[in-house]
Amino acid sequence: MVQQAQYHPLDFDYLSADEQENASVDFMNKMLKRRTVRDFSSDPVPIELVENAIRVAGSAPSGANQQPWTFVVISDPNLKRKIREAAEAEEKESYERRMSQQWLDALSHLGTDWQKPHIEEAPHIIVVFRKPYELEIDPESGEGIKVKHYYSEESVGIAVGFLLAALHLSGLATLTHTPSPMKFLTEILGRPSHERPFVLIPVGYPAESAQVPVITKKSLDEIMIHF
Ligand code: IYR
Repeated sequence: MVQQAQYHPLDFDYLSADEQENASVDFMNKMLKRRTVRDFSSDPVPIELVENAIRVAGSAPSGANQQPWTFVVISDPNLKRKIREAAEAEEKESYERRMSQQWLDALSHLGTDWQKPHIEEAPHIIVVFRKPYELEIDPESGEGIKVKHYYSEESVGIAVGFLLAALHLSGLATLTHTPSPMKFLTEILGRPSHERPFVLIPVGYPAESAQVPVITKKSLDEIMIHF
């Protein structure tokens, strides 16, 4: 059935020029401090912080507002261990056999390897699933029908950006981890097969001894073209 568009007035905060300048610089400075962290403390993180960040992620724009995502949060130590073991088995195979020399060379400055202790150490893991389609039951035939989700890759990418920003601004550290292949996450977490694992994100406080690789970001001149 085709739904008619319905409208209500936009709720928008118009800021003064000063407020805009301050908000812009403040957000920029906070976000420029975000780093991907691989050494987590096991200090507990209130689940409310994770829930709020997922509310933010769930508010992201998405193709046809279809919200093609599921966020699975794992705080249970046994389940985290199971995921770590499965991720390490895949990653060992990848680092030792599947990844090209070119890929290994591109990564070498980050110092990563197949070992993923952070999956167990971080108090929470968020696994984001992408749903390329919804499975709905046809009311007439009773059969399952696939309802396509448009731009699901882009939509989930944007939502994960919101999620990482929200967690960072709540004083938490994250790691965007993509063990490959990730199918084991669908199985271990009991998700339906049409939900595709997109990224695994350990969330917590950095260990006091946490070190991060020395990296640089491209300057504005290198990434922005203004006509
Ligand atoms: N998935 C592996 C390898 C890896 C790949 C990229 I691209 C990175 O930016 C970092 C790591 C791992 O997580 O170690």
